[in-house]
Amino acid sequence: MTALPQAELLERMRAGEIGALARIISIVENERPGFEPLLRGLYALPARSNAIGFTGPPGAGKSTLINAVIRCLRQRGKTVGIIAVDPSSPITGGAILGDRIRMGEHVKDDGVFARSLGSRGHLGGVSRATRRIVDLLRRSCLDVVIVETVGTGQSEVEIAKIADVKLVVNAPGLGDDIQAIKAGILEIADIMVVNKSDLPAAASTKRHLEMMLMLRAANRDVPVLATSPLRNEGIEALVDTAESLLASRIPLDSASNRADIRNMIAEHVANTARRRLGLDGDPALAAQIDALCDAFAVGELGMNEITARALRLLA
Ligand SMILES: Nc1nc2c(ncn2[C@@H]2O[C@H](COP(=O)(O)OP(=O)(O)OP(=O)(O)O)[C@@H](O)[C@H]2O)c(=O)[nH]1
Ligand SMILES: [Mg+2]
Repeated sequence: MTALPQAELLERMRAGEIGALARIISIVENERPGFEPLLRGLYALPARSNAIGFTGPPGAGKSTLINAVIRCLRQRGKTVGIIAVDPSSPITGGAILGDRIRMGEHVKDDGVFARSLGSRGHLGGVSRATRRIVDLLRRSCLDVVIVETVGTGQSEVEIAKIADVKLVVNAPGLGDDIQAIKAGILEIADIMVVNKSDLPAAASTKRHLEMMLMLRAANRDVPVLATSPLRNEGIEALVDTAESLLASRIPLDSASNRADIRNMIAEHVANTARRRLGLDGDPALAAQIDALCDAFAVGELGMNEITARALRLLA
């Protein structure tokens, strides 16, 4: 394969060439030579699509639901990118295999681009890798970007900050477990989903969640929707709700791009530090700088604070 100039690669990706998109992802994901200028070129492009995040406890039916949502979006003529962040090892993890199998029906569809990300073995950690690839897909030729994360802990809540609209997927029975609330997952929901609504406990779980949402301090209207991908019920309504939320609340050129600018700065600072300070020879220091940049990217620390802390680290 001949190496294409980066500008041409980006142009081909924008024009809808899935092969170019796959090559850019692989260069960025594996930090191959030339990934930095490629990332810079990428962040210079305006985002074209929003990201919808699906999070929730293991086994809630996220992958099955996403599959049904993709089918619905395809029927509406939309192209879709999907990133599944898998909590298990990329090598031994059975869940990746499971996701691949369930994505099976879309494998031959040129309008669907699917990728699994293992949480281990990623330079800069899974949040950075996921952010990069989501930002990348949002600038490609795809109309909608979907991210699946298993929501069980704080890091997943962090990952959910990447998405413009967050769906928290619950299954009957699981909703009664306050584990989800402890992890702060309820707080990030824009739409609450009771999946597997074909099961008998679905109605009581829905009432339970509505009650919990009413009791929350933050006075936001969070719709609770029932879906059953198994029976193909509630999917159209879910897609309609997500699309109208995106259209009403999140103009592509403002809110979502502000997060992208933070990502771009964090990428730039981490990459420059790595190069200038020779951080590849000092993995422990590199990890600390990376962590600071990640905290900036998700809005936990401001620019002044990360600068002060970085200077202390390097003193
Ligand atoms: N009854 C019923 N079962 C469902 C439905 N959707 C999914 N399931 C089942 O729920 C199980 C888990 O589904 P997944 O889609 O893998 O769930 P997940 O949330 O992606 O799981 P992880 O990625 O491992 O966290 C599977 O056995 C599905 O067949 C549904 O609408 N009704
Ligand atoms: Mg899954």
